Amino acid sequence: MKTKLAVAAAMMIGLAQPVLAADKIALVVKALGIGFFDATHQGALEAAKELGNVEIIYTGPAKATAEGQIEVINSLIAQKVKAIVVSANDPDALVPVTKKAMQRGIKVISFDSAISKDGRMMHLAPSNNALIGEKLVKMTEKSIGKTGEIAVLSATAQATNQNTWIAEMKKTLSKPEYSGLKLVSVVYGDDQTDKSYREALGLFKSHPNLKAIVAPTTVGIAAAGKAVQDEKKIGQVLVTGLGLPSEMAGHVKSGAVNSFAIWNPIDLGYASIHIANALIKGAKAEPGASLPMGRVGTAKLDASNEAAMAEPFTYDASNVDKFAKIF
Ligand code: RAM
Repeated sequence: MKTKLAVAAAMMIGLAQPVLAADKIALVVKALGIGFFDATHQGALEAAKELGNVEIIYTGPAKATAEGQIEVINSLIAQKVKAIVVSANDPDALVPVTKKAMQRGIKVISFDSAISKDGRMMHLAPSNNALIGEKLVKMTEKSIGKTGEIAVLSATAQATNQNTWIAEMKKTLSKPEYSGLKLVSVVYGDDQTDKSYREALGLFKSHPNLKAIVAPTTVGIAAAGKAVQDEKKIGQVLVTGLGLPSEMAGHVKSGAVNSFAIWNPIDLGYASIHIANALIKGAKAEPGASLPMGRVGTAKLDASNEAAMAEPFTYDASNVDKFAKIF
């Protein structure tokens, strides 16, 4: 049993020890108010708790623009954060400001939506891009069959991730087995619910024979599902793409959506913070390196310092309710 004196001495020693300031890691998202990014924040907090001496600053612009992110990153540089983890609204526009951050010793990585190679130490993609593009086409075919007009309702026109997935979709669509699916339009809802909704209505007007809207954005797919329901087009226009089970369960039930896909956004945020922390602690981001992602495993960097986290998972009436409780 400790004596009073021993306890007092221990307290004194404790007080005498310098209090270590937490390492500030900023999670900069495309825009605030998007459920997908709120889920990545949840994962980031989980990683910070595990790591101990890490504080998460969750931030981003009100609208998904590169200008807004540049402003946010400048202020993070002034705050002397240790690392910046960013989902980029533009692959190139952020490069000067993130270079400036790196010159000042701040570790910069992109996750979800990449910054070009010069502007970041590594990029964590949620999944393999070709696989995502192919999945989007396969879900479309599953929803409407082998023929018909389809349109893409994307996020912003400059978003690295959506543009890559659309390019991969086009590659898949050019294969002979998909020759009956005609991509008639690509429109941009800017990851805003109201703009995405209006773009969906616009598609119904300009393409009366449209059979599917493919939205590789959680904001766009939910807005398109609502537009189909409101315009009484259930069964006539099917919606698919990348969505959050919690936002899509109702649209699967209404019949507007047959199936959609996504990876686990909680894990994506969690893994990114583990990687940023490893870089702060001295790990090198170089081709061939393996960086720790906590319970998610390790990220193996390719020749462009990119790594992919996991496979996308498909949701439909059989499992959407179960996952809607999680993200
Ligand atoms: C939106 C954002 C995000 C994307 C998901 C699928 O939340 O555009 O970047 O990864 O959709």
